[in-house]
Amino acid sequence: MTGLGSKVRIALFGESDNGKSHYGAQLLERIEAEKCGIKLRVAATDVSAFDEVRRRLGAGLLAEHTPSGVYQDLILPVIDAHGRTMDLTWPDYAGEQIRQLIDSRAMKQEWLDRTQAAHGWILLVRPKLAKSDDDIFSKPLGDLRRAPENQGNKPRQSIQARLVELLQMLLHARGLHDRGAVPPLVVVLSCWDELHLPGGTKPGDLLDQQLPLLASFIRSTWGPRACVMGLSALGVELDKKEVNDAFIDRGPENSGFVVEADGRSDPDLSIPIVRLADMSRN
Ligand SMILES: Nc1nc2c(ncn2[C@@H]2O[C@H](COP(=O)(O)OP(=O)(O)O)[C@@H](O)[C@H]2O)c(=O)[nH]1
Ligand SMILES: [Mg+2]
Repeated sequence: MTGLGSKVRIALFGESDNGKSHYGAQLLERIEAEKCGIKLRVAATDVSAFDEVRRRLGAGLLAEHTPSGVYQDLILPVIDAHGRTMDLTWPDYAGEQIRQLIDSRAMKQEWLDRTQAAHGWILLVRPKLAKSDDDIFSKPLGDLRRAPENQGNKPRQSIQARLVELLQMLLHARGLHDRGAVPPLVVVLSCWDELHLPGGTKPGDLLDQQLPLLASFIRSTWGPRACVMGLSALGVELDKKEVNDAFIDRGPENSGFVVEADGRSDPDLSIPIVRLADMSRN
């Protein structure tokens, strides 16, 4: 719990290719255009980590992936409409680092420390990547029997299983440091537009349907201290080569939306952050 006047530290995390960088870049566009519920509270904040993504989006193109070997951890000092101050940790790690963390339990200590010390966590999950996920839980047993032996083709660990493992590791490490109750959690289902769902679909229902293992782990561990939202940082699918003129005309700062727990969409991309700050007060 944080007292009034103190900073709320919020850590965002998620596997590679789940939309972290595009979300960060679009949030900054909103902040600069004063079209969202938060502002930067330090004028000289260095946000150059997002320059390249923003430049690409401004040209109507999808950004390239974070180059391999690059690790940038951006801290955004923000303030909301109620005068609450928050520090948002936006990690950017190339390639497979989260996966490596889960497989080898080795990850930059700094990142682990920041995440564990945060008052609230945002987990970004892209449902489309998990959809084709098949693993030991979903494979018919007949398939397993048919597989030739000793070929090392074990069913790979599912995205859901990896995320549960990651959350468990973070919780465990936190427990060891005796930090008390679980930090509130906002699960953000990213790239919502690419799912082509009927309007009004509730993000919590989608999580239950498409990621049932993750959903039940979160429900049993967090209960009412977790909520699920949808996010389309861009509003549309962009391409790396083919310029989207309509996107340029509309402006990146006017593109994208959040889907609230009740299924309503809202263009304010800061909603998951403000909601988490609300939850970390209780
Ligand atoms: N359709 C759609 N795709 C998106 C959106 N945001 C990100 N993406 C896709 O997700 C990919 C990974 O995004 P990125 O921000 O680089 O993920 P990161 O590795 O987690 O930082 C991009 O290359 C896009 O294909 C969105 O709002 N809508
Ligand atoms: Mg990235």
